[in-house]
Amino acid sequence: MVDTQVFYEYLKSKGLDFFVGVPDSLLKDLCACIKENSKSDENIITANEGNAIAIACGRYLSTGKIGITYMQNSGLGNCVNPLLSLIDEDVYNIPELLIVGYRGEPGVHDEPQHVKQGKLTLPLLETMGIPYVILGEDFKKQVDEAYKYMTETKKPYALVVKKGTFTSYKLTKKNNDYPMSREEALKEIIKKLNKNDFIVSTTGKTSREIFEIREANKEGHGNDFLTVGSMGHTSSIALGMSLGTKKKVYCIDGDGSFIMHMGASAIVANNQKNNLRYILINNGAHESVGGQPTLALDIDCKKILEAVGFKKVYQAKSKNTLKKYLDVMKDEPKSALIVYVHQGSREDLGRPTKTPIENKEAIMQKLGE
Ligand SMILES: Cc1ncc(C[n+]2csc(CCOP(=O)(O)OP(=O)(O)O)c2C)c(N)n1
Repeated sequence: MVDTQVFYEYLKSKGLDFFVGVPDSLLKDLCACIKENSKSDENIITANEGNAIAIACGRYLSTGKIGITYMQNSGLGNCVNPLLSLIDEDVYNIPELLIVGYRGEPGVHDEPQHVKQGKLTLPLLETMGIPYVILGEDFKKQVDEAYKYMTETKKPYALVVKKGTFTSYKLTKKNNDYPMSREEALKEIIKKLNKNDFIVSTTGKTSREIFEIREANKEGHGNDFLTVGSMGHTSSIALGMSLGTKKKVYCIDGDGSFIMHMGASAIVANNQKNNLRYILINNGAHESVGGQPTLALDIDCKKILEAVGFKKVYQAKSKNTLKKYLDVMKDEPKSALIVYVHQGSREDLGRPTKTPIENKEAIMQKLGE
């Protein structure tokens, strides 16, 4: 294993002290250590991983210092553009140290959304011409080699991090006081929907909780599209679905997901018909991957949703207001609802036992009825 604190200190001793990225479950301990020990302007949690590459690039321009970008391998998809058209040697030729969580590593059991990404992580880095090493106990030597390569060539380098690499590091979470949990809110939402309403829910624990609530209710899963990957695209999937049916589609998004591709909300708001409802579950955190904060409780999400074109935006902070606004929004086209919840989830929360393809087939059949 790699001692998280020692690794962090070693990076800093080499002048690698600027961190920027999106948290990942495999990097949970490292992200916690960075958060606890770095000044606020030395660790920026970004909307998406492409932004991280760009911020580290900009800072390099003004300081000449190499930035560290951290991400889950799913985030490589968000980075391909700035990796190839910004910092690549054929464009601006700028060094960055990527720290990439290796979900779906071949031979290690993982969820379906990580399998392809896992198979392609190393080939993708190779195709992009980014050398890498799997981070291990020899990490000081590995960091030295990466550093030498980056300073000599001005090119990026990646440290790929397998499951269980880092020693445990506890994040002091700043939870909020909202009385409801996400799971309680989801239960209320599901209670209010009728048999012909559909859900498109975001990646992470939201979809896992919805799956378990449906199991407990013995309602089947044919009304729910549980977006297992594709973080940030839930509202776009919901928009597309709602355009092809007269049935009501409820998008259930998370704040990290909303912020990841916030531009989509304007497209959704302005292209929706009368059958889409947008619900944002806001806990101010990337709760599913360790509780690193998002900006969603520091910015005015209501004003944002109104400004991009939702006709009416409600906010619920308690079970009673949630029930009330669910009743109101049901008959109010183009409305949105922000539900404020505290962070936290059950220790024994399971994962969907249906495959994404079974999920797709069930929902297509139901939508077609
Ligand atoms: C492109 C991409 N980057 C990072 C991840 C890892 N990831 C999975 S869930 C999640 C947090 C989602 O946060 P939010 O939408 O606020 O929902 P919460 O977990 O708080 O319910 C992250 C960062 C991912 N799946 N895809």
